Amino acid sequence: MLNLKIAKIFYQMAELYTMKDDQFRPRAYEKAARLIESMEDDLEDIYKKGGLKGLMAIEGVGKGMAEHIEEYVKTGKIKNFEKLKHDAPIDLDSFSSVEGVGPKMLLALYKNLGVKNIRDLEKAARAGKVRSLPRFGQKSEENILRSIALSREHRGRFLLGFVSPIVLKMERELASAPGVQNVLACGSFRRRRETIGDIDILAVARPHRDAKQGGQAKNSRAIMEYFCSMPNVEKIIARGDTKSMVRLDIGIDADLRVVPEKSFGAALQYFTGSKDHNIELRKIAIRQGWKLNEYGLFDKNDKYLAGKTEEEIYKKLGLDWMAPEMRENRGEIELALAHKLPKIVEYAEVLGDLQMHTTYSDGAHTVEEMAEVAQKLGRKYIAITDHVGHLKIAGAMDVATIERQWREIEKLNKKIKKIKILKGCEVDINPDGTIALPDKYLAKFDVVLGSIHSNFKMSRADMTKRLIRAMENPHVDIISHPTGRVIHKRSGYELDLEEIFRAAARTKTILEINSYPDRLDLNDLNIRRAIEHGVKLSLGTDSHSKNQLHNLDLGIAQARRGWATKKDVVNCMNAEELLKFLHIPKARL
Ligand code: DGT
Ligand code: CA
Ligand code: CA
Ligand code: ZN
Repeated sequence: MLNLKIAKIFYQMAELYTMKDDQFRPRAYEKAARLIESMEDDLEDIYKKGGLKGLMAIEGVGKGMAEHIEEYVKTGKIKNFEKLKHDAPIDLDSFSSVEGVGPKMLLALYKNLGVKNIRDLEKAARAGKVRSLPRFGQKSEENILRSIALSREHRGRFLLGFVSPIVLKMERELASAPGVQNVLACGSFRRRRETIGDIDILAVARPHRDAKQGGQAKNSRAIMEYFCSMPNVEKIIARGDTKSMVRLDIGIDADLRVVPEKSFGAALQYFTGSKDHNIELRKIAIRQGWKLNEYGLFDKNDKYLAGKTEEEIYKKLGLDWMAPEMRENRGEIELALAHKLPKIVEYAEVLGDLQMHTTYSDGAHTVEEMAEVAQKLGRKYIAITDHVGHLKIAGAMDVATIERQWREIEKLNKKIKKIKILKGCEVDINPDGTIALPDKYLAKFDVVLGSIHSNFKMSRADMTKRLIRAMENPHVDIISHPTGRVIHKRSGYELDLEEIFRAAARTKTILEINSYPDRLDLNDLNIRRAIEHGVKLSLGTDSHSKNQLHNLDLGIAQARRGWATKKDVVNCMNAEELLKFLHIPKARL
């Protein structure tokens, strides 16, 4: 899969062009990178099938970029990129997770202090050299040190949304490989954590008719052979008959274990984790005088009690089986013992997507294109929520454009029967908490999302007041990406979340679980707190391209990790129920 590699290069080219004061390329390259990183189809396949033309048909990819991709496929390099790097030999990769250090700052740091990587920067900041540079100060020096510390926590972790298509493809390919009976990716991937450290895959080898010939062992070796020679394997770290570990081309490690059939459930349970969940489970086994490990559950005489399926292990230990998303030792074990687990929302129960953008603002595709793909993905309804408010932000629509969009949506709703399109918008919340569009317009939308897109750096008290005031507006149905965090890039705004949850419950304002791979905000723990306050949640992919609409599953996973049930998530209502719900004035709900 080339997509993530090319996206990374394009992101870096955007930064390098910014350093050169280029007017247009930075935005163009960044936009292309954003679209490419979330595409499911492999760029290499597209090129092999359709050549340069095929590449240029991709939204946001022009001739020059298509040629870069072609060059990369053919030579593994892009000359323009190499040249840019030669002019500014800065290890941009190492800075990608450091918040608030932009390309212009990096160039200044390089020119004045010779800073090339994160270590140089930390040293310079510690020595107090950064504060004396023009346009830097003691405050930015402190911020830099704080960002570096924060980025350490993320190092080596990958976004679930970007890893997911790759793992699913590997699973599919392994499932059809010779000798494989069963295969499943476990670990944090199966628990759908927002970021993944490494990929843990389990397989069962098909038994051989004549077991004495060692057929199963042979099959196991064949699986290993297949795994280690998959095209996206960059390097084999360890290779054995039942366990191997490789590094994939995107930089993440993946290991594969082949286990006997009667241990598959036990191994699945063990390698799904989490570690803390397993430790508690093992204690329960020990209290019975039993032993639990990746081979099975055994009594004190080492007699095998269970292990073929996960369900039988949990059952034997006196627990109800629970979804992997819940296994973090956050109270789920106690509830499973008491047979009181919540019935968390199912993927299929979510019927619609409540945030996306089109060519009317900063999206890449038309309303009709979005609707068609969403319908193919099985959505029963979508809300088109282009930006409105401050026209400078993300190409926001003016009033005439809004009305034009409504007419188009009405026409499309007559034309496309299988999916209902809601008239929505994402409106800016001003620094004082007022809404950047008059009420008389807000009132005419089916659904209004209020978001913070500017003035991120307010004090905790002011930011909390700002959001609460926005929620008090009767037309604001949903606060989208409520904390504003961007995984690996930006911690959220300063907020008193308890106050926010209380106000959301009081004003009947819905809080969004944004399903974009690096947002997933609210996160799992905050979702649980919100639900405890009686707050309703919504799911929106925040798609800026039709290729991002599939991300809804990431938001659902996050909802499940936060123990949300069907009644907590407004997207589980059908279109009719939802519209009715949204049109009741909030005060009367
Ligand atoms: P990651 O890879 O950092 O995103 O997180 P996980 O949860 O995938 O962790 P990983 O890959 O280190 O290990 C996979 C699973 O193996 C983990 O979820 C639970 C199990 N495991 C690992 N180490 C231990 C351990 O020391 N004790 C127990 N009981 N289980 C462990
Ligand atoms: Ca793992
Ligand atoms: Ca692992
Ligand atoms: Zn947007």
